[in-house]
Amino acid sequence: MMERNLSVVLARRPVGEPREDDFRFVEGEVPEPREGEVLLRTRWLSLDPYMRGRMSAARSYAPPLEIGEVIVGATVSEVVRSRNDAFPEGTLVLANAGWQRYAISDGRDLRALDPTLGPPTYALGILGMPGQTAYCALFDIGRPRPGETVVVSAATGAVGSVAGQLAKIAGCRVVGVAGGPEKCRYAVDELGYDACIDRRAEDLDAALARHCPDGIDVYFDNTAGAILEAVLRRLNVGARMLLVGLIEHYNATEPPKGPYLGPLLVARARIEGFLVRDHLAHTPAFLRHVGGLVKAGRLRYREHVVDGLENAPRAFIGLLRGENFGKVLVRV
Ligand code: NAP
Ligand code: FER
Repeated sequence: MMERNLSVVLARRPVGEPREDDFRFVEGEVPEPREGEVLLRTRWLSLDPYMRGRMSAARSYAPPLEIGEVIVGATVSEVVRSRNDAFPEGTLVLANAGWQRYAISDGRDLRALDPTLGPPTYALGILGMPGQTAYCALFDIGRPRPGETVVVSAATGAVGSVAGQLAKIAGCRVVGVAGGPEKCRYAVDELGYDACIDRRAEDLDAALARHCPDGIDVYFDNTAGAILEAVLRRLNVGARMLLVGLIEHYNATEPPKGPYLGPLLVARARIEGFLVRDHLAHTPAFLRHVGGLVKAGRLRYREHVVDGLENAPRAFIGLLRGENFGKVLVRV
């Protein structure tokens, strides 16, 4: 006789840190696969920070879970009954069975695991979504060059540990930020980080200054919050920041003090610094284009004229208060 199914559903939306009674265990029948489907027995369930986001009602890159719905999650599952020739019984697959013992799949979201790639659990970590996150973010966006300094937050975690090691192999100076001395020792001794800062014990600014004497070229951000803020102060010209995760905010009940960068991640938007001095080679093109529009009367332009140099300070103070209306000029 088969055991019964056991699922974990969202009982209510967590406020702040999730509590055990935000979850509910539900027993039920083991479902029957129909033609084309397979019955999966979960062997391993991946727990990932993004699940916290799915438990909230806030709009994000994926729709929220409903109350009573089984919590989503990637799994390594075994096909225990098959009505789909592509996945015979006994096949070990990467699946999305969620937080439950048994699940049905039509096969479209399954990938048979290649045992030559390593233990099956690797498909949920270093050779799965977290590992690919590290690889793609680092090389597609971060583009680290040998000799550059890369900082990784949550440095020993599923994503960060891969990102840090890949950056090291790419020839960078790699500095991690992690919570506690044990993680920091592991980062340096086992993962090969050049240094690792204990976010719970060290002053972030001072530690970053010490360990990143040449500034920071790539920031692989898994956390946002205080670490991001400290890193910002040491960015080099042309630095790249990867907004990969914002775990410091996931349990927050209040908006952060500074700007919240979550929408930037969801929109895959970029922020890029700008200095006009880098663009002076375009002066002739600018004058041709905008000068032509001015001459043709196609641009409106307004000046805010203040009379007398003695009024310059007052006008300047007003400029910073927004009391001007148009380009401020002092008629001297
Ligand atoms: P993980 O790093 O294995 O575990 C989470 C770690 O976050 C904790 O161990 C903790 O490490 C760190 N952390 C930092 N500040 C924290 C805080 N205020 N509260 C709690 N933990 C804090 O998890 P992961 O799966 O590799 O995910 C890392 C980040 O990547 C997450 O933000 C996740 O959402 C993000 N992610 C994004 C994508 C994407 O497509 N954008 C894909 C996968 C993962 P320390 O104590 O060592 O700091
Ligand atoms: C995360 C895991 C995955 C996360 C985002 C994703 C921001 C996004 C995955 C996708 O839809 O591609 O921890 O945190």
